[in-house]
Amino acid sequence: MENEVQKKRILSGIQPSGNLTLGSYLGAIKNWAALADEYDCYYMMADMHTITVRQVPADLRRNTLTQLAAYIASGLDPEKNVLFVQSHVPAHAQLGWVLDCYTMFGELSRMTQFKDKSAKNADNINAGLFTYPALMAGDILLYQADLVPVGGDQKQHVEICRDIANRFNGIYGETFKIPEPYIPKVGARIMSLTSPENKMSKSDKDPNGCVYMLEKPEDIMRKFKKAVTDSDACVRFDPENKPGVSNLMQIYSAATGAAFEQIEAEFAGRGYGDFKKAVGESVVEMLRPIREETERLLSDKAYLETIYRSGAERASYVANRTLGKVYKKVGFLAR
Ligand code: ATP
Ligand code: LTN
Repeated sequence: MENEVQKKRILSGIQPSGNLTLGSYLGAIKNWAALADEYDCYYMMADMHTITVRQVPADLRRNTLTQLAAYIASGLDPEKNVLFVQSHVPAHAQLGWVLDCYTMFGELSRMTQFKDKSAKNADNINAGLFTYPALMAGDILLYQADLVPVGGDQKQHVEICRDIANRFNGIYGETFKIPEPYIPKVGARIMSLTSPENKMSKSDKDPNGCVYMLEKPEDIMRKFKKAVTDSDACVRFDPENKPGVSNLMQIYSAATGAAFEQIEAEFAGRGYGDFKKAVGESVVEMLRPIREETERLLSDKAYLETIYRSGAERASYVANRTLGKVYKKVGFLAR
């Protein structure tokens, strides 16, 4: 159509390295579905990133498919959003290599995720784990994304992506759109239920600290009942002095839409027992339809296959255009 304005683009992804957590849902996925009408959205299963840490091959395959089903069940309509598997689009590996050569050792050394993960996997500090932010920069830049919706822990990786893009554009002229991180106001950093000073994470060793998106209601309730609080017996938002309670308030607020003052008023004079039960129930009800729909979708593998095949095709089309430009700019001889 004449005068049709090109919609802004979004790209994000999650590593299918385990079971999706309540943290990834509230920090990322939950916010994605609402963006589909306004933006042109690309969401991937970042399987290539997962092998920076050893994976069991059969589990990786299963987790990748489950993640796709969970994306759809969380409201990502495959007609309106391009859903694809990163390794199905070779341009990611191709641009990743080019960007490795425009990313500095010093800047990679400062990445918090590298420091954390190399401490946790001291016997496998491989080159991929170190250069991972360059691959992630390629993921984003291939789609000329305007916005990258992620949780707070990924902000540093979007910033290095901007630095790499600016450096490349500075040398070769306008090639990449400079993306912005898009981080939710509530839910950007959900903490572990048992050690609220640490981020809730799917690779957490303590299974009680982490609630999974597809977990059974009774297990979710049990975990919330055991959640660490304090001896104050007062529901008040104060992350520094009351990290456990404040984390539960964040979760309740993200699940129900209630503001912190409303939550404080609702539980004034009531014990933590009541509060933890209410938070647990709000999470169970939020996740119930997603779990049921994910299970239903997983029983229809043929459908999921059509989605990731068409996703790979649509994603490749956009990605290859950017890759072509990049190859030309750096001086690779056209085939
Ligand atoms: P891993 O333990 O394998 O590093 P993770 O559980 O930290 O994984 P990711 O797969 O790295 O989760 O994250 C997926 C998305 O969810 C990212 O956008 C990330 O920022 C967001 N996210 C992950 N954990 C949280 C959390 N606890 N709170 C808010 N957002 C989160
Ligand atoms: N690094 C992210 C996953 C990820 C991603 C991306 C997120 C890989 N590529 C591109 C946004 C955009 C993580 O570990 N959560």
